[in-house]
Amino acid sequence: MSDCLFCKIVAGTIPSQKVYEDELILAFKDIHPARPVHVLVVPKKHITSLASATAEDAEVLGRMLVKANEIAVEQGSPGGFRVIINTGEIGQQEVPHLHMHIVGGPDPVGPML
Ligand code: DGP
Repeated sequence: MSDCLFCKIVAGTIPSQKVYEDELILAFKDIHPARPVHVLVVPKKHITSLASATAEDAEVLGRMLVKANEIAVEQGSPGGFRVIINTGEIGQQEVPHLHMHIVGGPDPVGPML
């Protein structure tokens, strides 16, 4: 989608601090980190939200989850982390391109988001 912010980040037309990339997903630092470790993981393919994902998206969704620990450890959260996927208006999703927050750091994350 040409007017999608995260599609532009995937395409490289908007800069980001990339921390992981493969053929299916991109991970980059959140522009407004809520904790010392705050990474967004997105499918390279445009999927508007978890609510619009289908069975065809199972591989990319699995990849996002399977890579989460590796990304969190590499970014400085080896003792665990929290994964959040805000979905739709009720879920207070702001950017309409499916994304998974990885939040963590040296201290317990506590209530947030
Ligand atoms: P959500 O509320 O789940 O839709 O979270 C969207 C997140 O996206 C929010 O934590 C801030 C982040 N964000 C918004 N615009 C940009 C951007 O241009 N670059 C980066 N790296 N993050 C962004």
